[in-house]
Amino acid sequence: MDIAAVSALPYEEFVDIFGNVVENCPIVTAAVWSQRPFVSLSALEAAISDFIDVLPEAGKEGILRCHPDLAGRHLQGGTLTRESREEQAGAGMDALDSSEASRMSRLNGEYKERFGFPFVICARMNDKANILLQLSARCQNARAVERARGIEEVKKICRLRLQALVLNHAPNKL
Ligand code: 2AL
Repeated sequence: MDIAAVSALPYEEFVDIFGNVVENCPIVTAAVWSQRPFVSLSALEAAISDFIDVLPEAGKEGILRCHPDLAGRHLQGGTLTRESREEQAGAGMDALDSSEASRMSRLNGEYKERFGFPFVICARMNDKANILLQLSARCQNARAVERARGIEEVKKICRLRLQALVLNHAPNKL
């Protein structure tokens, strides 16, 4: 992909293509459009990361709250975004046995109850066993630690989504 072509995209197309690199948060993409031209894909990624970093803590928690639970009601109801559906399926979240599913549901509930935002992890970088392990372990952390950790995971998800978009868009379509 030609980053110059990305930088030349009108606002609507830019948001159409990149609007879900942070799950359900097109406002992030809309905000960084003003910073074009981007010299590289990494520069676009850095602009997104910087935008998130300067948000107040409540804003960061808001970003976390825009994420669907892993193996949660949106997966069951078929209402996930395409990106999230593919990520969750890749990590086996759509194929949990009944004891894994009830453990996942219980721990997701405990996590949300404790922190007030959902557990977020980059599903593409983890498998089912590791996700359950992390979920259980991270329930023990302090809220500020989890807020920062969740945002780190959001950035990993964002990086992989950006890379996938670049690979999937022929240069002439950008
Ligand atoms: C997600 C999601 O939708 N994709 C991903 O990698 N992680 N959600 C989550 N709660 O961690």
